[in-house]
Amino acid sequence: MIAPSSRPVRIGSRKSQLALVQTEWVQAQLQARHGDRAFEVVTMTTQGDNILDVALAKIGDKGLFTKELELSMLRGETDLAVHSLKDLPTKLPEGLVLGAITEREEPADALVLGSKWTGHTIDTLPEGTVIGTSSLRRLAQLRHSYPHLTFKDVRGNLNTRLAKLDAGEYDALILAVAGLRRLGFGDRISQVLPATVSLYAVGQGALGIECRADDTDILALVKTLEHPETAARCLAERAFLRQLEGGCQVPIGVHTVIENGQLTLTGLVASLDGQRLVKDSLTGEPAKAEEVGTRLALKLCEQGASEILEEIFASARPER
Ligand code: DPM
Repeated sequence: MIAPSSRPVRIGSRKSQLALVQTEWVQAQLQARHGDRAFEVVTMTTQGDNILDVALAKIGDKGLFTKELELSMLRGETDLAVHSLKDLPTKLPEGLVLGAITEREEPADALVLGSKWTGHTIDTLPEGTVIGTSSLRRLAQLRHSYPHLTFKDVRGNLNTRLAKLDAGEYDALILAVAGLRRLGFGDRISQVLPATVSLYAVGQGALGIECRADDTDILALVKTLEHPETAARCLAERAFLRQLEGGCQVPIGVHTVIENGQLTLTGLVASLDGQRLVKDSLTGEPAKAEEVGTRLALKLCEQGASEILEEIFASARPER
């Protein structure tokens, strides 16, 4: 048998600027911890990268940004893949596992205002202000609290979106704080939206490292990057989403804290128009994070979340 250290570990990544920044961070962390190994990045294009002109909600979500990376691991061409955890479906293909969850950046959403709105917050923007977002989760929650604002789809990478904002196509954008900061656009954040305004997406701000279930060598390597507190929070969030059978494009938001050794998960399901909104919390042991997530999902279903989701699944089926 060839010693594992004799060949470089191949890390699969999307080609987008954000994906590369994240993957190179993981590569550097692995290199720092395992100086005797070599790590190389293999980039590839996913379906989601090719379809930039269609609203995400219309494309569907079954691994849009992850499938090609997974197939490459299953073929043995790469050994691990780095994802924004929020883009990774809650059910992984047979043979692959989530090997590690890294320390979370701020998970909240951010308001990024066009220059003429400097000094405003989401609360002071006047009627008709045009907000760019293509996240149904952000749309439903903001429509609920700010029905006087106007919402418009926006796609493209972060640079493209900011350029559209600066060109006056939108008055403001809602984006993840994490992505903005990682790309050095932290100074564009006008307001970090509190949980009362927007619950974040499941896994937002954390990186998920996926690898083959039977690759004990790689599993041991990547496990050293796991951040236990982030992992417990994200496992609770993912179990919540999995139980609701929601993909990444449903109006489902979460918020987690670990305080005094207890994990509290808050979850929300909203209708697309923001009219109906079901929200509740549950506390439990971080060691039983998934149980907390599953139980909260069942609790929300009793309060009407299933009806809301059934309506959405029936109306918003992918058009292709
Ligand atoms: C998913 C959503 C979005 C991304 C939907 C959601 C935002 C889509 C949009 C599942 N993936 O959040 O409700 O605004 O059009 C994505 C971003 C990041 C990872 C960009 C962003 C960076 C933040 C992170 C796209 N995926 O949300 O601003 O690491 O969590």
